[in-house]
Amino acid sequence: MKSEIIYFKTIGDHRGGLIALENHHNIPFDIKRAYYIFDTKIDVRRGYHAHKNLKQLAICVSGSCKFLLNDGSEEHVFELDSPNYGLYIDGLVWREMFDFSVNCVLLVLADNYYDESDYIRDFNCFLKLVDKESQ
Ligand code: T46
Repeated sequence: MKSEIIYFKTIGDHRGGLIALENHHNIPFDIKRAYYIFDTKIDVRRGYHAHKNLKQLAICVSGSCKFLLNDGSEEHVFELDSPNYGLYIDGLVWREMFDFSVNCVLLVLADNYYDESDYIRDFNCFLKLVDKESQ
C-alpha cells in the first residue's frame, strides 16, 4: 500500500503551534484543491469509494477520526488525532472514514479538482479494477 503517515515540523512557541504545508516540501504533490469535513455525526461512516487517479493528504486539524484503507489485498485502519501529521493516500485505495469526534475537522488536500468521474463508488467494481491493474 502506497499510503503512509507524514509527520510535519511544528513551528511552535509559547503562544501556540504553527504548521506550514508546502507543495513538494512536506506535501508530496501540487495542491490543487483543499476541502474540509466537519460536523459529521458520531455514528456516521462516510467515504465508501476509491479514486482512479488522485493523491490526497488528510489531516485532522481538530478532534479525531479513523480511516480504513483497503488496496484490494491489505487493509489498514489509521487513527488521525493530531494536526501534527497527516495520512497520505495514493493509488487505487478504497477508503472509509468513521469514529468522528464531535469537534472533528478533517482537512483534505488533493492534487486535482473535484471530478465525480474519478470516483469508484461500488466495492465490487473497485475489486475488479484492482484485479485488472495487477495483470
Ligand atoms: C475522499 C474523502 C476522504 C464536491 O462538490 N466537491 C468536492 O471537492 C468534494 C470532496 C465533494 N463534493 C460533493 C460530492 C458530494 O455530492 O460533496 C458531496 C459529498 O462528497 P462525498 O460523499 O464524496 O464525501 P465523503 O466524505 O464520502 O468523501 C470525501 C471526498 O469526496 C473523497 O474524495 O477521498 O472525503
